[in-house]
Amino acid sequence: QKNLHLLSPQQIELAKKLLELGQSHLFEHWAEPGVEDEEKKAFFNQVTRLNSSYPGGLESYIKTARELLADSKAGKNPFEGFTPSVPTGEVLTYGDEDFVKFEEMGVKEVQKAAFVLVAGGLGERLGYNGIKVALPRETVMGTSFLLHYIEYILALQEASCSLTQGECQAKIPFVIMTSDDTHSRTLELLESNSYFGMEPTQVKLLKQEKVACLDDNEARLAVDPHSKYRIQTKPHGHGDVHSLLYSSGLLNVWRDAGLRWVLFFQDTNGLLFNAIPAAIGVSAMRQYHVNSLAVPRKAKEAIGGITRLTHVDGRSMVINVEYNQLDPLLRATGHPDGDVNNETGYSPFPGNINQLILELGPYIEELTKTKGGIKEFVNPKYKDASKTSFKSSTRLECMMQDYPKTLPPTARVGFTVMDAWLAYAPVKNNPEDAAKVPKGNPYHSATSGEMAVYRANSLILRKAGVQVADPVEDVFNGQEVEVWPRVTWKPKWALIFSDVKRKVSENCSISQKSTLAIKGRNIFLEDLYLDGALIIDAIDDAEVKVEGSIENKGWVLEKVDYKDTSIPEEIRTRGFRMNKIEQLEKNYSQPGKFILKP
Ligand code: UGB
Repeated sequence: QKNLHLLSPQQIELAKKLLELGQSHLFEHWAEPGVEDEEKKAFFNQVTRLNSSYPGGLESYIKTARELLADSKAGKNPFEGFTPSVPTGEVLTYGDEDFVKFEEMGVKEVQKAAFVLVAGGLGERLGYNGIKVALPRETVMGTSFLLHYIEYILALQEASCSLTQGECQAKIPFVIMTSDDTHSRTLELLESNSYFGMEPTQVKLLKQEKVACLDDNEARLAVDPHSKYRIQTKPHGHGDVHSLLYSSGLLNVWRDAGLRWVLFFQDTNGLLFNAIPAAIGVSAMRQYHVNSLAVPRKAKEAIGGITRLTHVDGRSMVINVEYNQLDPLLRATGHPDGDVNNETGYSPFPGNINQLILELGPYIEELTKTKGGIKEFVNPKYKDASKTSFKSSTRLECMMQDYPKTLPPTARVGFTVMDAWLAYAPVKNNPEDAAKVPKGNPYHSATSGEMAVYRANSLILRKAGVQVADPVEDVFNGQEVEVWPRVTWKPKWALIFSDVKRKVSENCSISQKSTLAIKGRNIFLEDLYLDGALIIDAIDDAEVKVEGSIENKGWVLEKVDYKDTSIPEEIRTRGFRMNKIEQLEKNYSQPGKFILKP
């Protein structure tokens, strides 16, 4: 009461609302009027922000929290009445006729797409000090994840435009969801690199706000341990992307510009774009409202499983079941062994890699109803079995892949499975935890993420007829990995399989110790025998044919230990660095036709 003069009329309403909602404890230790008034104003600014950034405001947040906390206390099964079964979807094999058809269709469609990267996560499991999108995807070219994503989108934009008649003006919109943990560093990375070649207006950053923490089953908001004039907050999860897109107004802008698809992807999957053209092709061909990308999944691997859930009342949906829930759900529904590998060596439930393609029209229709609100969950850590108090404050969370949960049964929800070697190698685990991953399961570390890029590129070249040597096994930071020839290329060199086929001949071969970096667009490998390192660049107007035998000492992987802090974090977490002993490096900066023949 005594501090009301500090507040705007809206804030007075909010203060009343908080009292009605049982939050009077927030004001219990406030100083007398005239003391710490600035802090009190800051408190109300924070409350105003928390209220406006949540669909339905704090009232709705507290109400949902009470319901979910009561369910959690009662031990209510979130899958009550549902039986899981293995769904059917589109299963693609890289390079075969269908795959090529889907890829070509996807490249045509991509000019009607907008890309959305969720990059608000701090990456606690990875424990990296910087933002994850600034990490190198691989260390031959040293391209960061963010640069790689942007180069890919730009190359897709150009390839897609070149298929349309007349001049194509379209610039593919690119949204990045950030959070307080990542926003300024993401913006700085973009600005200091001139948006990596995108037009600044093409890129939009949407910052997610954290949500209020909860102290008890009554959903009393937690006071920040560092300040009695702040509410403690924590991240709400990647599901925020939907409400942010909705409230930004971008979806209608995109619809008016004739766009048809919105693609969502995560921060550190260096292989993801290998899968995107074909997956858009599948969405277009099958007219999917929702298409989730998936890979074969090892039982208990820390990625969600795509599952069909059928309710006793007949309802049925295809949805991601998070990795910690799938095993108990199976055990509770007549599968005593839970989540286990079958005769294929994989779990029958495809692994969700959280790459979603949504059709824009139905997406807008749905968000108009839900305002982007996504089914939330709460995961309190209780002090004891009475479940009356928490070890530490909790909060509501939501996941972007839960979007289909509110869709009507008529919605066309599908998924597309691709090989993991092609599409999925995220960097999520720190070296210590990665080394503890059970043998045969993927490490999801900086080491495995980089090695996966070389493996995928080597396998793609093999598929196109190049003789690529077998890998050798080696151990870095306690993780046993396959080391393939270090083959890399820029997206503009080859976006889809038919590009690779056009640019290499079957007379080429690459030895295991080799490193190959192709940076220019019109570089053709004719009858190359590579046993060493070749780094080649060329402007778009230079056409270069590479012929003959290139042999040199090459680049060697030198082991480093992740604990050795004299080495930059980005390098030591991989367990190796490139020792560049000898290479042939060529750069064609004049237009014309050239032959590179040593
Ligand atoms: N992220 C945000 O942008 N904001 C947030 O508040 C939180 C995260 P994690 P997670 O593909 O391997 C997901 O932490 O959530 C961004 C799927 O739920 O890397 O443990 C963050 O920056 C799971 O089903 O992953 O697991 C990052 O880009 C499975 O598919 C992204 O969200 C798994 O990913 C994911 O955050 C996987």
